[in-house]
Amino acid sequence: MTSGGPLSIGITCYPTVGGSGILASTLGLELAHRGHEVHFVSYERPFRLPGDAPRVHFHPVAINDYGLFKYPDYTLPLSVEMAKVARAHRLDVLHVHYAVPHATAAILARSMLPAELQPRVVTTLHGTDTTLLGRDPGYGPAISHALRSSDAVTAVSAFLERETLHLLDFVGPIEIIHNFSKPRSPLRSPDAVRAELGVEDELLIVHSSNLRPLKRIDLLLETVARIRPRDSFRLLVLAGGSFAPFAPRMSRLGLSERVIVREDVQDVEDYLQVADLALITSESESFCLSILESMCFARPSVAVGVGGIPELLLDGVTGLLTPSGDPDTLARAVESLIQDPARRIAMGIAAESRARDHFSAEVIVPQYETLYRRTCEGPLRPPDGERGSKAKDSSSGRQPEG
Ligand code: GMT
Repeated sequence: MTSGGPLSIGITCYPTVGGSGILASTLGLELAHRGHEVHFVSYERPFRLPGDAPRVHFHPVAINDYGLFKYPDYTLPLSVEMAKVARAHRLDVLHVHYAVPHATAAILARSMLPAELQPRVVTTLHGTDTTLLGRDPGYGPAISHALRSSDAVTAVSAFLERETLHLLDFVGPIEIIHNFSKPRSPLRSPDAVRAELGVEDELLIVHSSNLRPLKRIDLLLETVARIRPRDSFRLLVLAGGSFAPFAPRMSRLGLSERVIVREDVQDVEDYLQVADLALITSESESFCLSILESMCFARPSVAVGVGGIPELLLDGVTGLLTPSGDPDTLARAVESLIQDPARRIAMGIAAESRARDHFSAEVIVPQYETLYRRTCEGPLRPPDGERGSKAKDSSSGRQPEG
């Protein structure tokens, strides 16, 4: 690494549809655009990573399904590939997104290398790696160990920082670097997309998620079933997963004519440009990238005010937050925006300007670059056990909570 010059950066993330993979891919592209060499290491090419971007390289991890093992192992081949890439490309930094198992694999990879070839390990926590797996006794100690052994740890919201310090045996520091979004230009015209959807003058509500249980699709459908008048809106579900399990509930609620589903959409921007507002019913979100994606298209959101969402969505300014996941309250909030186009449009404009001022690539990517350089200039982190544990480190002044 030359001081201030381009860095050689490894990135590992989940390649499938999901906020952490989208964020990691966009970050890698932006870093390459700024002159850094970026090496993705994962079991598949991340779905939003083009094959021809300059200075962006993809290194697949080969997974063997040995008959001896009941369950295929990913962590070990991942760590071996990480070490191989670090050695071959003299990685300065190995930045892993989502701790499980990526941070553990990175720590292992680092320990396979001689000191002069060891990259600094930066771990970014995205959400359930803390809020769900951090509580699991089968994972928590391994996650804590990986965080204590990382050279730097970041979280995508202040909420996630607090949760991590509360739940895990780790005293920090954790740097809060919010997510960013860099939407691509839509490929089709708004008229073409509205024609494809068969939407006329109804208001188009968009819900974009991977439909996992914590996204509360049951609550989403219960909410839209209560919106009046019924013919004033359509709900567009951009599903990163199969919607089939929810179809019976949709028809039971009499929503079949109101709901449009598109699964595994690559060009999400085509649809966001024609939506009027976003509706998010998650019971937990450390950030909620899909709200940010709507903000970039000047669309307000209605959401339950959980987790890190209030750091992103300003209630009454860029959208509406409800205190609880009560379908009537959510439905009244949506109705209020259907009935007041001027307010809805003003909120959308405020949302877009907030996205630009606080959650754009221009604002966020330099924060990662600064962190990488600072981490590279500092000493290698001592092995776990010497600091960072609540049991061993009383100098941080933080007391274990809960
Ligand atoms: O943590 C997860 O459940 C998966 C992860 C993902 O890959 O989509 O979602 C988390 O990371 C996103 C990107 O940082 C955030 O926008 C999501 O809010 C967060 N999900 C949860 O906290 C449930």
